[in-house]
Amino acid sequence: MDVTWGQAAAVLDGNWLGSSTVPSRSLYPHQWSWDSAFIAIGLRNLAPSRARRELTTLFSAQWRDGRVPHIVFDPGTPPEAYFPGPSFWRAGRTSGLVQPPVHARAALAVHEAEPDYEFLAALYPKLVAWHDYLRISRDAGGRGLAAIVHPWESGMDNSPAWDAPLSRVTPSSGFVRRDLQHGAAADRPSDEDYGRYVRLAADYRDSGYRDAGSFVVEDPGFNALLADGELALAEIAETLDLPSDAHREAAARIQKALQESLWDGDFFFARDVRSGALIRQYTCAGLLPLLLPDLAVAPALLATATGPRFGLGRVHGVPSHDLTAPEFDTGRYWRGPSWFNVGWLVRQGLLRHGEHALASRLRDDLVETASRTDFAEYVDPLTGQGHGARSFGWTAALTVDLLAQPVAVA
Ligand code: 2M8
Repeated sequence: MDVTWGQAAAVLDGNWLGSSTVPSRSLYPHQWSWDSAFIAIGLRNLAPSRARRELTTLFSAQWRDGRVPHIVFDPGTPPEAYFPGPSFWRAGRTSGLVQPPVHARAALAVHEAEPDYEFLAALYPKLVAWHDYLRISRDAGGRGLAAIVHPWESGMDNSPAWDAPLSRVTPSSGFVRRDLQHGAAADRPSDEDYGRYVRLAADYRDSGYRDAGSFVVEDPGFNALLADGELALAEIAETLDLPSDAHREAAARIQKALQESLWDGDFFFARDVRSGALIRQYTCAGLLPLLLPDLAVAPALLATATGPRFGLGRVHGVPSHDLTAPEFDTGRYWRGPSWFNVGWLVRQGLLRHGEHALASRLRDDLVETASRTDFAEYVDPLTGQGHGARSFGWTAALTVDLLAQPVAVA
């Protein structure tokens, strides 16, 4: 057995709580929504029944309105282990925010590894309700795109793209950051940003999780994943002998809206729904539409990806932010470091656009970097040095998945 494979499997065993997996025993000791989807994608290669359990546990906490909460709190973990915990959210055992919709793609991948029609049939209506919530209740801009109402919903918390809309939010104070007990302050969001995250979440909570506040944004990454998720739902429906046209149409509508409203020149940018303005920051979220197979602007987007801003193929992984921008920071969370889930997604996109040589270079680099850094949460794209938590769930899971994939022929 490959040493890296065994080490990654050991990380996933160590992070397993019995019915779900924590991203990190220290920094994130509960179940996170998109982490669980990536973890299931890895687990399908090791223990398909655990992969199925990971997803069914998450969806057992789905809200009646269809939303899948971004955190499901583990009752066995002390409440003070993570802030904001269950008493902050006042939503039972979950938070009230969401995260990017990678679950349909994960469910399909799990089924492909070991077919289980009962699992798929039980999850399908829940996945449909989840996507319907995003497509309908979250279309705040009326452009056919799902809006996020908090930076945490993007999964890319302190992305420079959020600086402008966040500047309208008055930071909260008087709370204790638990994350700094486990992570270096220079690798984490600033205190000011954290204060704004807490204010936005408290305001949203106080509205009964209905009224978005001053942060309402159409994110190209989130919407690309929703469109890809609809394509996965179409395949799931076909596997279950159910009609699939509505999913393909939904994917096409989101893709059209992405191109019409968020593409400008050579990149996909987020739009601030409150001001109406495009946020001209080149972040890794703008690369995720590469997942869509018939994307007309793919050649131009690939040129940006391989150009000086992201240096794809010449740096470690996929930088979370523009290497040439003044905000670029090699170690601070989503402001520059490379993350393994983004690397895994971009590799999928490269394969879908026939870029086999680049995809295989990226795969080799991701596997080498993950193993060398003890499955770091994120890495410096220039040196490959690890940052953040180690033994990180999705880093280990996606490493297993990359090792399990047949190596692409150029
Ligand atoms: C980070 O986000 C959480 C809040 O949800 C945090 O900073 O405490 C992000 O990297 C997010 O993408 C990830 O899902 C989460 C758990 O790994 O951590």
